[in-house]
Amino acid sequence: MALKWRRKKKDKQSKKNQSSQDNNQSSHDLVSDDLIDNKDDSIQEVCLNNDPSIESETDNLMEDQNDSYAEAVDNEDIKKPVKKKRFKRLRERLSRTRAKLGFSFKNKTIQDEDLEELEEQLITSDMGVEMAMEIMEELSSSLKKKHIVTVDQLKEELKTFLVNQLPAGEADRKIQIQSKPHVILVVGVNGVGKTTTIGKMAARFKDDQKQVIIAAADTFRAAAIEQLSLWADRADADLIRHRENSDPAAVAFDAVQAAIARKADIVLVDTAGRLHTKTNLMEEIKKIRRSIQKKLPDAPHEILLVVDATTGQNAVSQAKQFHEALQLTGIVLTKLDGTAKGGIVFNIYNSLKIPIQYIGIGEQLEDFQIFDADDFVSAII
Ligand SMILES: Nc1nc2c(ncn2[C@@H]2O[C@H](COP(=O)(O)OP(=O)(O)O)[C@@H](O)[C@H]2O)c(=O)[nH]1
Ligand SMILES: [Mg+2]
Repeated sequence: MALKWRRKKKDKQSKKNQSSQDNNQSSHDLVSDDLIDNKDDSIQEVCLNNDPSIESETDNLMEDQNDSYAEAVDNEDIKKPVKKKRFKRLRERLSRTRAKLGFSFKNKTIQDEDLEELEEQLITSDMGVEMAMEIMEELSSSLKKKHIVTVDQLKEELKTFLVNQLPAGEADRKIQIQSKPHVILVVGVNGVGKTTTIGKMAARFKDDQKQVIIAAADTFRAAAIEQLSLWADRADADLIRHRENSDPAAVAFDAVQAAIARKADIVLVDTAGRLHTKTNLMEEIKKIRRSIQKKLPDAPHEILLVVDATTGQNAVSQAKQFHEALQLTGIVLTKLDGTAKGGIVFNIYNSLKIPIQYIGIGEQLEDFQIFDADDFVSAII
């Protein structure tokens, strides 16, 4: 069956490649021209930090490697219900994405039409045609090799394939703060969820007994500062703010200075996504970075790009532009509770190999998780 499907697939492939090119063409550049980076960047590069200093509720429950066996067993016991609850919520919140992907099959034993349908679903999932084709190619030979005949087995196999496309075990990673204060610069285009993400992150850090300072470095609208101020209140974090239209770099500088003086653990720097002036956004962010470095040379320790998962393949071109200009350390994918097709997660990771650190799955404080490949894939299948 699989063989027949593969023969048919060849004819389809050229058609699909064509449509993908069209797609890429039309989705080119959501980010306006003035976002395009200036490659002449003399600023010290921010190192890729695969081990950022943030702890989740689960991480807190994780045993230290040196802990005794007994403690480890205890922690495992506590960890399970937390994990279960977290996954339940994720699955609930991703129900629309799951429905959209619709990995449902007509038959109980695999037929050609099931494989064709699956291929179609993968291609239209924002994963990118190339990746979808590769997965189908490998999956079909694996099905043959393993003599897989039922659709249930196929789903399991697909799950493994999808998880393998992403970095492993993220939610269980143990993260340590290497320096204090740990500065996280949050960037992204307008409306993607930067401010909301900062609010959620601040609340999470506070839960972990960390002292958090938020810098309102999106100074272009008074409303943006007010919105952040509400989130800071909700999260019980300190806010450093200046007047509307003041210099964002000065706000960031003051926040880092305050964090050093107050011995705070974490500084979260909110930034604007679009400027109302002629200034280039990337240049503005670089200026913020330079001003942070005046106070703390090895900061910012992380530069997180927030991306709205519902923007489809545009998200990838946004991420590429920001990465080129700023050397991102991580991605936050928001609005996965909306009409996102899910495949964008694979596409972004595949295109940039930057870890997806967090996901936003709603507008509430608790709608925020450390990204876990296994949980994510299980939640969308
Ligand atoms: N459904 C949903 N909405 C979100 C999520 N994150 C942010 N939003 C909403 O997206 C809108 C823009 O968010 P905001 O944080 O102001 O974006 P910013 O311009 O990047 O700072 C707001 O209405 C948020 O409530 C998410 O994960 N899920
Ligand atoms: Mg904002």
